[in-house]
Amino acid sequence: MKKTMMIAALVALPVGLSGCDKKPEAPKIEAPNAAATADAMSSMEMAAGSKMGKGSGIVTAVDALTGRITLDHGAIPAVGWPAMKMGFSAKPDLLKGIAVGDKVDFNVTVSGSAGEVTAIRKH
Ligand SMILES: [Cu+2]
Repeated sequence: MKKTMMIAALVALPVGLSGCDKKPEAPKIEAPNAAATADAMSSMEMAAGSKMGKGSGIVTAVDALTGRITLDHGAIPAVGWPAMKMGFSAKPDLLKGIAVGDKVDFNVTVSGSAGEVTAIRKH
């Protein structure tokens, strides 16, 4: 019976940690340790609070009405991210004039595994 409860707890953990499309592979750990089972990126960010970084990439989707943008971005060492394609939130005003296919530089604030673009400019 105890085993079943442990498995249920492990299955419930990844909920809410899905900000990025690609994540580094987390090593498999046998003990049901919550910190160890979260992926490395998210657990580090949660411990440290929000972080800021600068990146560059290509816009693959943008919705200025809802304030969402998807970027295929290069590595952002300041926040511990490898290159990846992922969605960000952004203030709708920031996204006016930004179109799919634009090459952009951007600032990002990361808390947990969610990122918000706080500044963006076309190359
Ligand atoms: Cu990312």
